[in-house]
Amino acid sequence: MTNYYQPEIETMPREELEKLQSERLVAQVKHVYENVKMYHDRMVEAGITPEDIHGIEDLHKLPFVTKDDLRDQYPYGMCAVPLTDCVRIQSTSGTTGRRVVAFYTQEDLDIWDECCARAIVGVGGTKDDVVHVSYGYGLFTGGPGLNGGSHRLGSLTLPMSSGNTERQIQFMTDLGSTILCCTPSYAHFLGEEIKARGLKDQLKLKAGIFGAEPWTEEMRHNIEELLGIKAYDIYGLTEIAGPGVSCECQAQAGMHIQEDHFIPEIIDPDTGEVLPDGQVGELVFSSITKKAFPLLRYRTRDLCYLTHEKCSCGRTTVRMHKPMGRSDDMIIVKGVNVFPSQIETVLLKLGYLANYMIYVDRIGTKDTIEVHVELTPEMAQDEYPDIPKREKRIVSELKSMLGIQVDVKVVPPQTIQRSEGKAIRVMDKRNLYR
Ligand code: DLL
Repeated sequence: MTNYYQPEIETMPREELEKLQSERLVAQVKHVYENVKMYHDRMVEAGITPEDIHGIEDLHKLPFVTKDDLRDQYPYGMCAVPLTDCVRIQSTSGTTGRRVVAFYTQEDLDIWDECCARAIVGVGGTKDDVVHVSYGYGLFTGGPGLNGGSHRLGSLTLPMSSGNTERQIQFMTDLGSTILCCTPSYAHFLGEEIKARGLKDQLKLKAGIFGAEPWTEEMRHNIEELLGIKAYDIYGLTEIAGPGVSCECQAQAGMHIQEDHFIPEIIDPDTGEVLPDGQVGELVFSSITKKAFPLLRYRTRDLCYLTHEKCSCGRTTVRMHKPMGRSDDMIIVKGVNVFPSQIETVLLKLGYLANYMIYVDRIGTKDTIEVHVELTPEMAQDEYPDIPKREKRIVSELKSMLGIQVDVKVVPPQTIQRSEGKAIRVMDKRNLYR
């Protein structure tokens, strides 16, 4: 078996890293050309053969792959090895349309474990930690990914899966969990529950590895306060591997991409042009070591930017900034682009918790947008919570953030449904009329 346990790659001089990427890319292009009909046909259409790809400088010559392509190829069309060489299937969490299924050989799983192990090490984890995994297990990659990383590192792993908050808190306190892995919305919910029960002092938690959904700096601050930990962002997607494609280090200044396995690009979503560091665009990944489900130039629809500046932690790998949302998460209301994360930023700044729901509708030809936000338990205990004044203030702050009129309804604590996995923040009723 190839030894992919090479954490020293994270601090390799760039020249060496790019040489390694080039070698792996050349081999991967040959692999997909020979084994995936769709790639073969697309390359023929584009008038290129594997011989035209000499290294990463030729990456831009390859055609993009989209989620629709993967849906068209469902279930086995993109599998590049005999099925008998695959040992695992995982699937995206989409609720509409055909799900994407991804295949893994044992070697693919080893690489993924390694990436998640590096993520845990990056946040200060060691084999002496107790890693509490509250991401869902099953087809979703969250649980299996962090579980594999924790094993790889030799840490004590608690495969909690999501849900059953009572038991989560009991095990966390009784078994002394030190690193919590779950979605940021669930971490926030756990933090609220722990606070309500006065159990914060009994926790041994030091860090959290939170991802699978967009979350803001304000939300990070709230979770850190509620749980008394450092909260780190982790990113990934089923099509490319799962969690661990990138993760923050202790500098909390962007997520280091595991570039020896995944080459990132940022493109203009409309023209496909590759954009320079610092410019926001659509994130595109090429997986250069995966054998069963190797995607080249896969358009993630996530919007963010990259930086190659050296990080204070010493890693030389490129960092991606927190995705502000997916291009398809963005809602266009009254002609204006709105991301739920912008609304969250305003609410958290005003002292609310991240318990909110955005309702979008259309009356006649006019769009409407209403945000429901919960009072915190402290606000609700206030003798005069003065709801109309609060609503007016939020309306005014949202107006200056988004430039449009948003209706706001402040509701009592615990009236908005909590999520144990990825949070659902938007109900766009206009979709029902399509
Ligand atoms: O969400 C993998 C994952 C599990 C990542 C646990 C991190 C932790 P999917 O279900 O395929 O896989 O969803 C992938 O989720 O394209 C992004 O839109 C979003 N996403 C993932 N991580 C982040 C993050 C997993 N840190 C999709 N910030 C991606 C913002 C994220 N969005």
